[in-house]
Amino acid sequence: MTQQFPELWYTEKYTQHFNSSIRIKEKLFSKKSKFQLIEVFDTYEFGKVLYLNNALMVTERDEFFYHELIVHTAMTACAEAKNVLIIGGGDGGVAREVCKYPVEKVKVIEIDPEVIEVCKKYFPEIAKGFEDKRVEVLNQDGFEYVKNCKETYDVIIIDSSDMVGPPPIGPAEILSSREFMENCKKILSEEGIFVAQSETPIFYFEFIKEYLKRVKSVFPVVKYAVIPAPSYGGIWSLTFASKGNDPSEPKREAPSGLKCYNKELHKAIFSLPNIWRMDEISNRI
Ligand code: AG3
Repeated sequence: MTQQFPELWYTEKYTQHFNSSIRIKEKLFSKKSKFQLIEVFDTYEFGKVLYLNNALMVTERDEFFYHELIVHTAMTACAEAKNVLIIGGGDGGVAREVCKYPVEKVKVIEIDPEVIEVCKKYFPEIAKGFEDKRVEVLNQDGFEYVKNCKETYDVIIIDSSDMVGPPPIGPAEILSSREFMENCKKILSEEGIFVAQSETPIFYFEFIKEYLKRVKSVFPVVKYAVIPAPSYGGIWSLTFASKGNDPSEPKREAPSGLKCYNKELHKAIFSLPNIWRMDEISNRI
């Protein structure tokens, strides 16, 4: 007789009333670091997955949607990007995509060194971004780094964990502050592009409206985009900003061999359902 094991499911709580669950094959890692709970599981549907504070950050199966769209939309909107800053990015996926361009320097400001170590061990295909010589990692608070920074960047990518949601939210909460955005603007080059992960509009649109209002009060150009992200409940959003350069217009070719990004999609992610359109939002605020 074959032995029956109970099914194991991991449940992420998006709101009080909506969960998203993935069936687990095996728990591979679990530790509370100085900043957050870090967990890695092997799953049936998504391969290996990483959770930070119970929020799903990365899966082997669909990480390319988010990583390619956040990076290649920003990188091709900027005709030439030499210096790139990544705030967060501890799994290495954003650095991996950025390194497909002829950049000179890529700085990753990841507050939690344990996230990087775990990703190098369990997600080598994603963490290979850290192997490139142009990538420098600093384990610092991104808010503090930007506040004291004297350099200029052509592309700034905020690849953080959640800024909103059921508690505990974690170290990224402060990255939605006006002060953080003002400091990012100070270190962004004239033709530069700022992009930040900006949560899911399905459940957090009230937060996003306030967030966009803040970005708009700092940057003259702000564009909101919605992207496919199967393991984040279906869709996720990105907020692009600049001093004048249009983020929705690609200015150069993306590298070949990508799984998701293309020129048509670059424009398409800024085409929004009416209820989430920026002009609608600004009319209401
Ligand atoms: N960070 C942005 C997505 C977070 C998903 N949140 C959630 N499932 N509650 C992605 C980091 C990937 N480098």
